[in-house]
Amino acid sequence: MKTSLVPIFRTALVLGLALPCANAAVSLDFITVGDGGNAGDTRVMEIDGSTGYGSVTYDFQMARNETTVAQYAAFLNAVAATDTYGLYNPGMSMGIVNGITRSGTSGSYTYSVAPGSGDKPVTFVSWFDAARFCNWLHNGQPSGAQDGSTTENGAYALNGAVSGVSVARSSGATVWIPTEDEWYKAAYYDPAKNGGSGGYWLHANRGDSVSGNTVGQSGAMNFYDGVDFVGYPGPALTDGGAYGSGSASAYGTNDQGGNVFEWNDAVIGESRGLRGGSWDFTEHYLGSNSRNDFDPTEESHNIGFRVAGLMNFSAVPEPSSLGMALLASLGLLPRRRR
Ligand SMILES: [Ca+2]
Ligand SMILES: [Ca+2]
Repeated sequence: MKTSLVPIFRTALVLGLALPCANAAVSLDFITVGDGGNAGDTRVMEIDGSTGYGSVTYDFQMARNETTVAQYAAFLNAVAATDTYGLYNPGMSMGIVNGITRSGTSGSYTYSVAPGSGDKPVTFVSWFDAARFCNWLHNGQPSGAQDGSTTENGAYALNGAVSGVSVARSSGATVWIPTEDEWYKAAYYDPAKNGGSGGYWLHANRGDSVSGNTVGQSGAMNFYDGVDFVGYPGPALTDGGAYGSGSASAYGTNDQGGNVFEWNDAVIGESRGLRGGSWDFTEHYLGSNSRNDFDPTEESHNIGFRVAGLMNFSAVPEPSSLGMALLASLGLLPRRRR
C-alpha cells in the first residue's frame, strides 16, 4: 500500500496538491443496535432510585470496543502539534495504563503508542476530550490546529468549552458520545430474551453474573476481584475484546462491563454519566444497576469512552473531492482497501 502511494505523492508534490495524511486514518468497528422502540428496563438504580433506562426509538451504531490508544494517538498526531485544549494528559504514559508518550515542543508535538498498547482503551480523557474526538471524526479526521474545522465544532459546538455541562449534541451529529439509554441498551438489552419479546440482563455479557476476571474465560470481565488487578504487576488494561465473544453483549459489544468506565451524555447535576465499572473497581460497579457520574473535566486511569453513530456513518475518511478528481483525471487513484 505504501509503495503504491509513492508515485502519487510525488505527482502531488509536482502539482502542489494537498493530500490527506496517509497514516492517520482511524477506522471504527461499529455494530448495529436495532430493535428501535424497545421498552425501558424496570430495574431500579441503586444510587438515585431512577429507572426506565435503555429505551431507544431509532436504530443506531455503537463502537464494538472502547476507543483505543492507537485511535486516540492518531487523533493527537492530527490535531495536537499545539495542544490548545489539553487533549493529551501526561498520565497517558503511566506504566499502569502504558499508553501514549508525547515528544517535542509545543507547535511540533508528536505522539507515540507504547508497544503492545494500541488495542487497549485510552484513559485520562475528560468528557470534553471525548467530544473533541467525536468532532474530529464527524469532520472527516482533518489535520491542523484545534479550531472550528477540526475539534471545536461538528458533533458538538464546543468552541473552546472545557468545563460545565451546557454543551449538547448538535442535531446534525453523525458520531457522538452515547446517550445513557443508547449505552444501556447496547450493553444490557437482549431482543431474544423472554421468548423473543426482549429484556435486560444485569451484566453486559448476556448474563446476570460475572465469572471472574481471568482473560479469555467466558463471561469474565476486567475488574478488581479483591486480590490483584488483571495484568498485575504489568499494565492493567486489556485489549478490546480480549475476553472473547462469551463476554460480549447480545449485540456484540465488548467490555461494556469493566476495563474502563465509559462516559455517556447524561447530565447529572454538574456531572456527566459514567457506566460499566473498571479494572480498578470491584464487581459491584459492573452491572446495569450501578449508575455513576463525575465532573466532566475528570481525567483518570479508570475512565475512557466509546462512540456511537448514525446508521450510515463510516469512520473512514475520504480524500478531498478536489484531490480525488485530480487524481482520477490522472489515472492515479489507488484501489481502495477495506
Ligand atoms: Ca484532556
Ligand atoms: Ca468499559
